[in-house]
Amino acid sequence: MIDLYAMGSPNVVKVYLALEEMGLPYKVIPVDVFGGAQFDPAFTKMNPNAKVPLIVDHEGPGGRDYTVFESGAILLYLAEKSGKFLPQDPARRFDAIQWMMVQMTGMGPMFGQFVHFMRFAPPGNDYALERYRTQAKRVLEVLESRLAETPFLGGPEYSIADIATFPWARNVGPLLGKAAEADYPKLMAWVAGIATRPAVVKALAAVDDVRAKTTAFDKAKPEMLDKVFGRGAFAAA
Ligand SMILES: N[C@@H](CCC(=O)N[C@@H](CS)C(=O)NCC(=O)O)C(=O)O
Repeated sequence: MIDLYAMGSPNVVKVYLALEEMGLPYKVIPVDVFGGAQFDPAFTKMNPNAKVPLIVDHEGPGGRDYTVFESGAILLYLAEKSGKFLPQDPARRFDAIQWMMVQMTGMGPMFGQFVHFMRFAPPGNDYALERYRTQAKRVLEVLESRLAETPFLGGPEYSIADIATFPWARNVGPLLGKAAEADYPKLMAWVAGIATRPAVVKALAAVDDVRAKTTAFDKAKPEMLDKVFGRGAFAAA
């Protein structure tokens, strides 16, 4: 059994998708991030970086409990454990890993900052907003070009590269405006195809459930938002 420490955000959605796709049994432990639960000492003992997702595999290496944080590391761990969604052939394997890394180091941070400046920052941050919108669109163009060459990001097979990317890519319309979807036809067709996978449907229903059990960002106390975002009284000197 795997414990999944979760909220409803895209980085956590990746892990729901992987667990469902791989058929690994799991138990969800909601972490109320906008209530500050990631700062509890019991949680930071498991992840000193104070973020979800995190898993505890009760049948880890050597049959012992093993904790993994960072969504990319979790996807690699689960792929190794299950033997699924990461090809064995070395070239295919690193094709999948490098496209997963594009999500981890490019798409995730750029979209994350774009959403921050769009939704949470006070007015007067036009430079940052434009920079991150441009970077988000740039990475979407890279994904669009890749999907013109190959059915899935890692190559011919669905892999952890797709699992990592889907949770953000499905939000292109809500984040950039419905009209923006027309700029990325291959990517949107890929999103639509993945959305019909039975494991994905099941995972997204489970994500709705954890959302109902955790504080939504717009219901968070102002001082908790300041703490999560490292601003106001929580800004570094
Ligand atoms: N690079 C990390 C990012 C994790 C992350 O940013 N998690 C957010 C939710 S999506 C979080 O727990 N934020 C709480 C905080 O920053 O205090 C990953 O991919 O797992």
